[in-house]
Amino acid sequence: MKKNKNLKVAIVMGSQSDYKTMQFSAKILKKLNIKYETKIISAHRTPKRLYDFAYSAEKKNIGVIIAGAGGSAHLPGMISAITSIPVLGVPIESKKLKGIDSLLSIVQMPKGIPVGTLAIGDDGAINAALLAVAFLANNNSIIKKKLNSWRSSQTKSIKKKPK
Ligand code: RP5
Repeated sequence: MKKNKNLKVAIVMGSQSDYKTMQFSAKILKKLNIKYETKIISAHRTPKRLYDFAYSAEKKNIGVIIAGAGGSAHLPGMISAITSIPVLGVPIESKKLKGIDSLLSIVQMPKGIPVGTLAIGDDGAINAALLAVAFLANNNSIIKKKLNSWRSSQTKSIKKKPK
């Protein structure tokens, strides 16, 4: 078992085009000063890359995997099939079906291999990062402090009255 203080988050996505959404996960992790790496891994176009990544993730001290994919979005489920590291799926808003295809594909994992599914698009990418940080914070008081301070700033930013 790896020491929690060394764990990092992996943000993976099926295409360069997904980065306009997944950059929001990266921004949150950067802001909270959490170690992370980003990768393009297409489950159907780069299957070997997928296997290599998922098999070696634990050795590389990855504690949570955020996987964004669109359409027939099998990337998060395939990664979760290979590694027991928690996988958070972000459904990318697809052109044809507005991300409903991605959402249903990711959320409807059959029992036995779980993927935590977030909202479609930017909100999902942001919440995936916050949830990844919350997982790491469970056994790391420094990360817990950072997360609570981020949440407290968010609370303060909400005005009591509309202008
Ligand atoms: C999926 O197909 C990717 O996750 C992306 O959301 C979608 C479109 O990919 P590109 O055609 O932009 O490469 O595999």
